[in-house]
Order: sequence, then structure tokens, then C-alpha cells
Amino acid sequence: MNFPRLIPTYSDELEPIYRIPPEELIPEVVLRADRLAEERDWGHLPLQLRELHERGIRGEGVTIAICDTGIDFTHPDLAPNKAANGHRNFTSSARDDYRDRVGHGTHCAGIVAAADTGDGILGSAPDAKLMAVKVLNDRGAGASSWINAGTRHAADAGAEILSQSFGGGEDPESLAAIRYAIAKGCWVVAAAGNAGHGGIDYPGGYPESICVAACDEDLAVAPFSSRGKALDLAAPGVSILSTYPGNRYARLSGTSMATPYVAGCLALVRGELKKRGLPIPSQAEIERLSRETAKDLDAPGFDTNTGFGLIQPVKLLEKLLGTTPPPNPPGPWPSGYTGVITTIEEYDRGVFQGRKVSAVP
Ligand SMILES: [Ca+2]
Ligand SMILES: [Ca+2]
Repeated sequence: MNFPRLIPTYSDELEPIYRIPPEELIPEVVLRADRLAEERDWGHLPLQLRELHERGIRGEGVTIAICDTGIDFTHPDLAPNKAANGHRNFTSSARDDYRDRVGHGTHCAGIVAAADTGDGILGSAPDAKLMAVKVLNDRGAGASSWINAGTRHAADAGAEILSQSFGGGEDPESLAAIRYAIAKGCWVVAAAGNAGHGGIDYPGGYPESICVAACDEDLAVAPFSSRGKALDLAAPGVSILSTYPGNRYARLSGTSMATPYVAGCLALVRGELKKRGLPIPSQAEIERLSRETAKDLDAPGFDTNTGFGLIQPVKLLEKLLGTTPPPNPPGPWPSGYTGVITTIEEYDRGVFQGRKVSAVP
């Protein structure tokens, strides 16, 4: 695979322009739906997503904005998870809809929340809702003003997590929009970029964003993944299987794929906190806890290839539930917890380290 070096780009116009790395527009393989039976991408294994799903932790009640080229909601694996509102197009392409004519946004959306339909694939948070915020046009590029308007809109329209798989230069307006979303309680996740040693893209480069590097199946940093001190976490980002327009599936590689993996993991965590009626941590707090609970990769401790390491939603949830004791009222219990589960202790460690467990009683 060839990953051309990419650097943040500015157009000759006044506005900064953000782009999808062009190599992410060309899938390695495209599959028809009838070839797949609720397949899990390899990335589910190191993230222990099956264990969480089997506990009933599936992102229910959480809305994720995919700030990208739109989403193909005619795809049967995405249609069930379309959020009730908030689909908007901020680009100058086909202004009247938010459809994805590129494929990138649809691929990112499936990594987060391809639905449990019995066929196709399963997303990281298969019960979460997806909001299409089209900020990149039908050529995969977006003006800063589109992206910033989309970021603010997502926060206003009820998105709780923003997944931003694009990159460009530093821009005070872009940072202001991200701060606006964070102030409204959103968690913002952004790609490191595919520049290799050519530096981290923005918005991933802002300290405010959770900046994501890509790793491969051996949990080694992908050669294209942008290196730098702004990295927070790593996630699967090589040969990732997800939804593609036209009821198809494709494998793509990029930090663009790693970013929605982190967004999906955070959706699982946020959904569980909501289900239990627990407070939602701030962006700074969830970033700190995600770093603390990450699986260290590459050189010991923080490194500029993988940041603090692979996001570990099980450990992150344990930490959150351990440090914030769940409410213990006489009842009624929050929906889904009518049984005897009192703390994460009952199904932590051993259980989450690979042993099969039965569903939540
Ligand atoms: Ca499916
Ligand atoms: Ca490390």
C-alpha cells in the first residue's frame, strides 16, 4: 500500500481548506452485503467491543455527529441508526441534501454505529444514533467556515460526540467552534492525519481535541499515521471494514478510520453513564481518563507514534464507575438494570479479560 505524504493545505482563497487524504478515497476492496453476516472488523478484538456489547453496553441513547462527506442513510446497515434530526449540509455541493457521494463519511459512520441488523457488519456502538453533518464537499474538501458552522450546529442539534476525520492548518475560528461544542458538553475526537513524520493536522493538533493515531492489527503504528506530541490515543486504522455507499462494504486505511473507532468507544462509555444516571465528564476529563486507561503501545509511556496508547473502553468504564460510585437508590433501577448488578466489580477484570459472560441479569 502506498501512502503519499500529506501536509496541511491552504487554498489561494482566504479560507483554510480541510481535506480527506486522497488515498482514503480508494478502497482496498469493495464487498456486496450478501458476502457478510454481521461481521466484526478486526478492530473489535483489541478494543474488547464484543465483551461490552454482550453486557448490553451498545451506545444506546447517544448521538454521534459524523462531520464528513455526509452519510448514505439508504444503506441498510445505517438506516436504523439515523438520528431524528440534525442532518445538515454546510457545503456548496448539492445543497439540498447531506448524502455522501464520496464514501468517506459513510465508512466512518459504519465504524461508529453500523446496526445490529443480522447481516453486513456491526459497528462499535451498534445502538447509537448517527448525525450526518456534511462539511466536506463531493470532492472531499471543506472550507473552514463550513466546518466551523457544522461543528456548532452539531453541538446545538444534540450531538454528544463529534467525529472529525479531516485535516488542515491551524485556524482560530476552528478552535473557537471546537471550544463552543466542548462548552456544550460534547466530546470532540479528531484524526492525527496521514502525514507520517510530516506533522499533525488540525483540528487534531489542538490540545482541546482528542487526537487519534492509527495502528495495525499487530498494534504497531501505521506508517502513514502522523507523529507528534499532540497525540492522545491510538485506535485501529489499517484495512478497516465498514459500510460504503450503494449497499456495499469496503476496507479503508487511515487515521480517519481510527477516529470513529475512538468516537464509538466513547459512545459506549457515555451511553452507560447516561443509563446509570451518572454525570457526564467534561472533554478534558474524558481525555485524561482515556489516556490513563489506554494500553501502552510502542515505546514505554507516552510516545509520538501512538500517544498514550490504544483506547480501552472496558478499563475506561471501570475507572469511571469505580471512581464515581453508581447510585444505590431503593429503586426503580435505571432501564436495563433491574437485577443485582451493584458495581462494575461484579463483572470486571477476569470477566472482561476474555472470559465469556452471560447477559446482564
Ligand atoms: Ca449490521
Ligand atoms: Ca507508548
